[in-house]
Amino acid sequence: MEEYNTSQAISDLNINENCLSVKQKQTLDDNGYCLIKISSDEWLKRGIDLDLISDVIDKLIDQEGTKGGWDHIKNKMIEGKHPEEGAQRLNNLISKHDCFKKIFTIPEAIVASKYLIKNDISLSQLILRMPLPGKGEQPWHVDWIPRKKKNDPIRSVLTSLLLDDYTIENGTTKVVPGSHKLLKQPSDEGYFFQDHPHQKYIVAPKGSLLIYDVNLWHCGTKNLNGKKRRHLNINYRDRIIWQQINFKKTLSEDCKNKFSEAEKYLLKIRKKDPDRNEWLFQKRNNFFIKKFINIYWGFLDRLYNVKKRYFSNNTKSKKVF
Ligand SMILES: O=C(O)CCC(=O)C(=O)O
Ligand SMILES: [Fe+2]
Repeated sequence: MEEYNTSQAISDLNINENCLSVKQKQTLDDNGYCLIKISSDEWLKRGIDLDLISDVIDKLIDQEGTKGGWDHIKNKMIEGKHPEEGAQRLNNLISKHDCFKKIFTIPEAIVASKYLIKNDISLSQLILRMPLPGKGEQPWHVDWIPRKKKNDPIRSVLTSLLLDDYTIENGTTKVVPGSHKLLKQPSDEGYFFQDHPHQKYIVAPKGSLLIYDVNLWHCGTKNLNGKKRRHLNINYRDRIIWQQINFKKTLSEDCKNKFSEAEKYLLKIRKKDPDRNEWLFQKRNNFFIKKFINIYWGFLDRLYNVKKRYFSNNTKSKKVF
């Protein structure tokens, strides 16, 4: 019998694959990112109140201050310091207020993630980032280990939901269109804080979605005018890769019970979902562990594709992809 999968979760959530147009998918393929403008009224119709979210975020920032954003690296917390100097972060938002419950199933984020990652997916984290006044400039980077070959899988997709207008002055995100195809990270080409000849500043109104391939060269820029620039980042990963936040362990039973089966699947909090190996996760940046894990993920990938080929000939389920 076929196991529950991402296509089924998408269908159970009544998400239509066509919520992303052919052109938007093509833009993701060609440029490595895509910007979708959605008004606050449209969000309200979808049951997402950006003003409420904005207020809750501000309250959480007041409460957590420099303690914000350490949730997945609690053992490394330094008193009085932000995990990223120059930026306010908040993590594990799902456990902190009901207004975040609908955010990780935003159709465009899920469809784009499934489209690029191609395998089954799960939510890795839902965070907030806000550059602090006069700060927040990041070096050019990719959010994953660079791929080695063109056909290597895309492991992760990021979706920023803008809670404020993004402008050049308040520390927007900068990207290099097409750089997701380079099989290199910016530092390999000597890019750190300097301008890139093909860089683009993302300028977009509150409510927009910026969706990008994890291999895209990008960076947060300096908040020059001190105005708020907050975004929620919805990060989906290939389901075989570990999640940044272990939702199965960190969400309370009460909180877990509020989710549908499809949502539980995407959060990987069902009883049958394997537990994250905490020992390996803590040591994930060790050279040998990294090598071993990458070989293991490669093996799981091949296994997944064999299973997919087998089941696609036998399945009776409604397929969205
Ligand atoms: O906030 C931004 O504009 C980008 C942040 C980012 O790329 C990161 O923290 O990895
Ligand atoms: Fe990044």
